[in-house]
Amino acid sequence: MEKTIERFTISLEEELARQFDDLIHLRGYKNRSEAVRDLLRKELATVKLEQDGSGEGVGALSYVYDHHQRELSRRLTRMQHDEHDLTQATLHIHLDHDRCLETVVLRGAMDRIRSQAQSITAESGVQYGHLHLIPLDGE
Ligand code: NI
Repeated sequence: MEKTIERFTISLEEELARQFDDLIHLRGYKNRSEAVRDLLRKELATVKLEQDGSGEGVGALSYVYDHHQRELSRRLTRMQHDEHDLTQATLHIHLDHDRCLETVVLRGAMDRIRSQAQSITAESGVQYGHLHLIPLDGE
């Protein structure tokens, strides 16, 4: 089946266009169209996964927090124990005098992983929360 190609023009500030061309060079894209297609597909896949990816998956949740903040360490540990079947491992790094970095590896149903990640990152004092979610079922 022949695919219909839709053409559209986008307007970019000069600086952004220059950075885009640098990115094209860095990533080895053949041209701007190929780069836009690839970036768009990646973003669509990310949004799909965030919105409605179901089935089994693994997730790496990373965040930074201040361990002086009252009860926060204890709350985070309790949240991980509450979902102990989901929580596979936790890496804890003392970044400096005040801050800690934790990466929690989660495995199970992707909706539960997302929900746990949202609960943890929504805790007051938790910063830079980011979940990298990987589906295990074939797409
Ligand atoms: Ni620490």
